[in-house]
Amino acid sequence: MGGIDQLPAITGGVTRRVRRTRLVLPAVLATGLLGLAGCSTEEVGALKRLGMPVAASDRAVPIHNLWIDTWIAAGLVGFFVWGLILWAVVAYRKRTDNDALPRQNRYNLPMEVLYTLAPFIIIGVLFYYTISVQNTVLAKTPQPAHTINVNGQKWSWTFNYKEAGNPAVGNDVWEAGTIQKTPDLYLPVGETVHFNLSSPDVIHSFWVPAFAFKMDVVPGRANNFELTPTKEGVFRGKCAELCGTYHSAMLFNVHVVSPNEYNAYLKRLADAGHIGEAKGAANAYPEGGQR
Ligand SMILES: [Cu+2]
Repeated sequence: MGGIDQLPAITGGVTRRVRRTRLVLPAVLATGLLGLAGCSTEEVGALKRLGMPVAASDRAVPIHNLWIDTWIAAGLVGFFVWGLILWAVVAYRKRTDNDALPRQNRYNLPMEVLYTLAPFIIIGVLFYYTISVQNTVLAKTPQPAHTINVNGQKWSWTFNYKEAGNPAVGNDVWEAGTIQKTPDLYLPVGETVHFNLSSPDVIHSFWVPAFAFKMDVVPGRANNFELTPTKEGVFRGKCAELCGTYHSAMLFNVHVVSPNEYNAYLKRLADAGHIGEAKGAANAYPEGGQR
């Protein structure tokens, strides 16, 4: 009799739960949609790129694709694992009042082989694609249109444009920044630039987020890379290696401009007497010393 007496109460509970789900689900969906509607097209674009900046160089594209594909792979693995967890929770839930433990298995060889091998396969696939993208990004062209020697010094950057052979400029020219003056790096859109990185003091790291690329600037080591800027605009550059007291001051602005504007800017540097090659701190500070 007791069971029948409880029946209306149980049914009432189930109906309430169903009603609650019917109310909560649309509310959650509506909030989600409203949230999305409140996003600007810029924010929606950033969501689609999963937080990556818009690619501003040819070498940023393969990195961008690797980033998205890695998230897709991680998502697939995640859904597979969550699915297994949900399936185990539902299929093996407690169904009776019997408190006895279900059959306990100590070993399950196929399962152990699976969870040992699967991570190795995942790491192997990610490793393969990472190396192939790395090779694409670090590839060099036989004759880059421009060469820029970059010095990362405590606490700014010096850019040496090797343009003596460029009839529009006729000289090697440089620009050096200081803690007080953020330097500008000019790059011509659509033309390949070869960067040589060097440091007179400690390890820095040359990073332009819009190029989806950073490379360490190591004293005594000739690190170099190439890229072709593909998008005109002003982008932020910074040091990505915690190099010391004024690390946070190591900012620079990257101006991707037309080749004509690029030449005109270098001509202005030459007219201002910035001719030759500047090696870091010696030209970065009027007194010639490091800080
Ligand atoms: Cu630095």
